[in-house]
Amino acid sequence: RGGETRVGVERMFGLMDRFLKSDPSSLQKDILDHVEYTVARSRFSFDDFEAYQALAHSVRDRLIERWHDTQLHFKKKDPKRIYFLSMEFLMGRSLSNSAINLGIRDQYADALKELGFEFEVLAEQEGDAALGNGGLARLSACQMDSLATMDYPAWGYGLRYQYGLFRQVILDGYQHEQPDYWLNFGNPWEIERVHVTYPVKFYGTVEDENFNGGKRKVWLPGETVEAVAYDNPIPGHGTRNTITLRLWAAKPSDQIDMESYNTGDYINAVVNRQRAETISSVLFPDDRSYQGKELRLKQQYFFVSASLQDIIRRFKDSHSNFDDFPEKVALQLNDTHPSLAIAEVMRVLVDEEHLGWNRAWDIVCKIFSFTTHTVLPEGLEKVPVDLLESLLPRHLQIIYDINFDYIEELKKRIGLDYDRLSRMSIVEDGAIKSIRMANLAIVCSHTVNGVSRVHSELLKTRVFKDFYELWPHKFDYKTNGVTQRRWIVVSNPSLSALISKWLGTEAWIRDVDLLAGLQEQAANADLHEEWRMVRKVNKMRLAEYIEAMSGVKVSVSAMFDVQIKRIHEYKRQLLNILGIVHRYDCIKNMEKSDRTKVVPRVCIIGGKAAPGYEIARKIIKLCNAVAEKINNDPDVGDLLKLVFIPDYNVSVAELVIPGADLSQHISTAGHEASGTGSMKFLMNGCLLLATEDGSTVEIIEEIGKDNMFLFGAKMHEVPALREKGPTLKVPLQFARVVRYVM
Ligand code: GP0
Repeated sequence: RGGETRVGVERMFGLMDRFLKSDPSSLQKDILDHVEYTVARSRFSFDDFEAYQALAHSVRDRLIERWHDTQLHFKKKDPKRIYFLSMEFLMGRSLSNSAINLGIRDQYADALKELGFEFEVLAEQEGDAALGNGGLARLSACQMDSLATMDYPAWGYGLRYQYGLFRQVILDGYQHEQPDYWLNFGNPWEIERVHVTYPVKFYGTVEDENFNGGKRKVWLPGETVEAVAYDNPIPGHGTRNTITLRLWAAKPSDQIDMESYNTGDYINAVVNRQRAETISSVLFPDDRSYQGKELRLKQQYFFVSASLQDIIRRFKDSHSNFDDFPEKVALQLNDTHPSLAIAEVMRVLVDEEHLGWNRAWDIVCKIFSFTTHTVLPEGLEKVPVDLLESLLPRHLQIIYDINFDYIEELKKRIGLDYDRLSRMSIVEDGAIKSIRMANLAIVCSHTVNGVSRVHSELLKTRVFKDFYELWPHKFDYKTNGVTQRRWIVVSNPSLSALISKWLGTEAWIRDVDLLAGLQEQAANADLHEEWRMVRKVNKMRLAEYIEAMSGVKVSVSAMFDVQIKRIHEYKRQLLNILGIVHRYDCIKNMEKSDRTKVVPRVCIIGGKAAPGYEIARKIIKLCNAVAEKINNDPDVGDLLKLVFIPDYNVSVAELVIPGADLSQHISTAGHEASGTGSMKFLMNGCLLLATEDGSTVEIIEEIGKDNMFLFGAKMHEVPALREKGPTLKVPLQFARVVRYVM
């Protein structure tokens, strides 16, 4: 702020040593300086955690350099910017990822060694940033890494929850939830921007006001909360491009409310103000089920409003009117969660910038794109009108007005087909009148994308059929991907080194297609041997972890058969467990001589259940009960083990995936929009056991049916099977489960 206009500017430039150096002694000095001046410990006495903090700050300094250059570059060039709005980001740990993307991980490792520390050990000190639930949130994180690496001028916007996804503790086989107060130990990866704050308003009334001989609407809000920016720099790999993930925290507003202070009840006035902070306090742990909670809606509007004020402020810095807005701004809605942004842009352009409804609508129709992540009806958000009316009265009016114009237009296109009109309406009438957020997003976006080819087909033929028939050009799909930076280079460094050695280049770290080059060596026995060694070491690491977490000793020569993901009925962990019971039953009933033919297997299941999802919680209990039975049967021994890995998160995935031999993706066909876990296993050389669902279809095209185990009914066969109901076999199996478990 104002640095360039100060008198001392010459002197400042004179003092600037342009970039931090990365030779071993500069790094060492840097780390020790941070020990002494940032962590405030003596350089002769600090522990691993303090060393991690100092190391993190040293990496962060280098991130900030690139980040400043990137922001300056974008300011000069003024390119079209991508704004990715998402309620959830599952970033996991940042240290290794940042050091690797900056290209200085090995230098740090060497520098630390001389000081008597190991990079990997310090990296383990970091806790996960778990500001999300599952696949959708990890996809957001992978996308940020790719946007940075591919040199996009992109921003991520979200919420800085004080409590991330709950920690899962297993007691007596049952899941218990513990709060994840992740900021307890500080967060070196964020930069608090005390000056980047915006007021966000709620409640109140809408009045008519005279304006230019006509009337206009004015919203008189009842509550104001301040949004404070926390910036998380995201470095690309092999580029200086370092983009921003800006997360908002709620703080009480600066505006002094004389009323409450005058009453003399000072303490209560302060306590009331502090309530504002609850808006960004906790992540909702229900993966794809929304119950019309006011706090959730408040969170959505809070982050949308702050983000848009920030985006519009940035645009106005270099533009005097809104003519070029659609050429400079693209807003990507990550699912319907941020779709209030549509009404908010209309409100700002019409009520505050006085652009006129039609001009504002024209802009809105050009800037929004919508990604939908599900086919499940419970995944489609509906907001009760009563709730919206009290919290955001002006936005409700705007949504009604958008709906009115749209339905009039629709009548001209499709006639008075009232069934279809009511299905397609943004407003749902009924016992609880509500706003269909997906309909709002589709009507107002210029593109709507699914996350795999079959998902997109389902959107066109079932979920959003009416809309597809009306606007086929809007619909598209972008099959999900994952970043090899996180899922090979960070999580499986030995495999990463092996790949680079055999390909003779590291270029695959930026361009994943180059991995196909390994095909030329597919028959090379030396490569096989080296790969097996890498896997073996990863399995040993995983076996140690399993023993530490669950007390079960597993043999690394057994096959590791893994299913890790959120617990959901449609993902069919239950089917997996029944399969394990059946396998146990078979082994028990086998002749001793036949047992030598059985491939020893360690079954690994992990995942969290939404706290209110009873069946999912029972599946966890069942898994632990079956494990208890099998693991304590000396007659079966190493032939079969079952372990439930508690508190599944990004870091646990980084440990489990490199050690897996087989991984299961067995959702009932037609239910998983995409699935991204399978890709992470695949790039670590793991075999897949999968149903033909979601992105598995594209995976089959890439690797061929012969290189995986395809399983189960096809999508078009499912409805008839459902109709037929359970076959005789199922109750029999259940009887056996009950016998073994109880
Ligand atoms: C989809 F609707 N997904 C939702 C949701 O609320 N949460 C969530 O994680 C997932 C899908 O289930 C997915 O198929 C998909 O790959 C992922 O979003 C990213 O698109 C696998 O988990």
